[in-house]
Amino acid sequence: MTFATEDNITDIALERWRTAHDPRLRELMTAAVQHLHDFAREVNFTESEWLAATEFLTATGQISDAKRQEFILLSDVLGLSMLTVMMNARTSAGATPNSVLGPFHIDASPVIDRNAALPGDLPGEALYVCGTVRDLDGTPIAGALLDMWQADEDGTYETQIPDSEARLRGLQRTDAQGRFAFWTIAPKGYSIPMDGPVGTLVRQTRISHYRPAHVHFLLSAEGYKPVTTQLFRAGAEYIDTDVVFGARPELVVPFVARPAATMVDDRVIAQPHLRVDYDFVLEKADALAIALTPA
Ligand code: MBD
Ligand code: FE
Repeated sequence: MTFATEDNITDIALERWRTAHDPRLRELMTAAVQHLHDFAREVNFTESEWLAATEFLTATGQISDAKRQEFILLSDVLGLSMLTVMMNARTSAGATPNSVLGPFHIDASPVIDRNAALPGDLPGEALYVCGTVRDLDGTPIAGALLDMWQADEDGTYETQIPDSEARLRGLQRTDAQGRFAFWTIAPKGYSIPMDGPVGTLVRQTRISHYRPAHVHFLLSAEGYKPVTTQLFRAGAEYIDTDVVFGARPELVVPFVARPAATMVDDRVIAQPHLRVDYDFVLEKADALAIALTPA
């Protein structure tokens, strides 16, 4: 039996955590202990800083619930979410890259027919979003599912409104030619929620707390790797300072201004509007992943 000293406490802690039953848990916990101890030594962690850190994490948990996800936000602004996405959800050249999910996704959105609008009937610039979902070789994918969501003109997402009806979110499947199309309003640049512990922390820096205007998408199709991504308005403010590091060049698209009385499909659209044309490209799931997917 050895009593812990300042010199050997890291080794003893590592020895204990190496007893984790699961090999991956062992790897994660021993690395976490090693890095946390190294961190504490490097910065000469004080007791009041230790207390402040525990209070910060406590507050981060306390403000979180089913709809508010302050820990995701913390991970996002630290760059940890996007790093994890980039390491794990790599895509081949030509395939649509992944971005962060963010804290505001809601399951089971209403189905939006082709050329219908995301629900909410909210003020804003009319935006028509259309395109296709394709394979890497260009083949259109019929029946691919798009799950999209976005903030309103004030930067508010549905989850931030108590007891809201479905608002600015929807599901659509691509048609036989792999096409999708829906109406919405142009999203605006957006401040992350600054009224919680993450905001309090960010305010003590010169970090810009804004995200560039974006619409979120989850894409899935049988036999293909699912994609979690976002489209960003070309030229939008904050595009190169995204506070959560989510913007990527392949996801930046022009919102093209179109005058009144231009055609969309077979219809003349009376009012001026913006239009995004974007082709999402999925890559096939590897054979093993398909075999393991429950029917
Ligand atoms: C958002 O709107 C968002 O998309 C992410 C990833 C983080 C905070 C707010
Ligand atoms: Fe968002």
